[in-house]
Amino acid sequence: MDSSTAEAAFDIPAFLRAERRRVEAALGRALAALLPLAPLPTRDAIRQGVTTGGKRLRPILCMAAYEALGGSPRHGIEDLAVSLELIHAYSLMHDDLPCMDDAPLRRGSPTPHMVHGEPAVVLGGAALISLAHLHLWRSSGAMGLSHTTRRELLRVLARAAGAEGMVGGQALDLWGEGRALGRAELDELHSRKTGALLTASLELGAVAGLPELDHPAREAFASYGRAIGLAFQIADDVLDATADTEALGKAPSDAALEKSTYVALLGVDGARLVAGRLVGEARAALADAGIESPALEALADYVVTRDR
Ligand code: GRG
Repeated sequence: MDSSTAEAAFDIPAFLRAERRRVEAALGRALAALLPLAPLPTRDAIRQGVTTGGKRLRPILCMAAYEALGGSPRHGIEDLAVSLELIHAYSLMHDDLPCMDDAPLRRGSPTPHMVHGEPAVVLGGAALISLAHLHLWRSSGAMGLSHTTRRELLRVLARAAGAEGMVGGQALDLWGEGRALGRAELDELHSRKTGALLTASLELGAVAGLPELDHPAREAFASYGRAIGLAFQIADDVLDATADTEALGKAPSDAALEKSTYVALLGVDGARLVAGRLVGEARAALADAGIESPALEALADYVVTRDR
């Protein structure tokens, strides 16, 4: 089968449905182990933040990277991969708070602070950060990975989630509101706010699946992650500018918050063009390293063609 036939044969909706089921099951196991460690008044807020919908893209990317390297699904990669979703869940819980984006609705439901109050979300979200790392440590141990590999996994997640990555990007976003950012500033902001955790998703799968930490294939997965990370954000900006609340599951907010966006900078067509180019770069990074993964190829396309 040539690569275009293989691509046509890849059923991304069916793949996503099956992978989401794997992720939901692993999240159920994670919550059963971790919720008893969280303060009682924060548990319902955490449960809502983690279990209410979502595309589950980050763990799916992590599992796909691991499996592209020949790792078997039986090895427990989904348990490791949901550490990323726990960080993602906390980031959305905090992002929606009144002192951040002040959003009452996400994924078609009232946001956790609207239901459980701000203190439960601030503390529950903070608890999730360390619980996610604890879960990564435990699940990588259960996979039988070496101490060196497990330390590296922790380092990758901590750096992506923290000041150098997502939190730093959020700070640039917040203090950039009301100011017209240029392309370089926007790329810097989003490669940290959105891109860092997406890139870490690929890196965690690669580090877990590769025989040594400095294996050259690792950089190919990271390049793929950086490219789809930006493409994902550009697609998000296009959706915010073109879709309505019902389709998005949340109110479009970029204009109201006076945020700089790729659409403001490039127009809808220009933004779509750049996103398409980035998808090409992501696929090329894998192909150049000889990595064959119909799933990752299809996921790169999905990142820019999704409708929510
Ligand atoms: C510490 C108070 C405090 C705040 C920090 C870190 C942080 C808040 C926010 C992170 C910024 C953030 C929300 C980044 C992610 C941006 C993004 C594109 C989210 C949407 O991701 P999807 O579409 O969401 O994958 P689903 O709903 O599918 O899970």
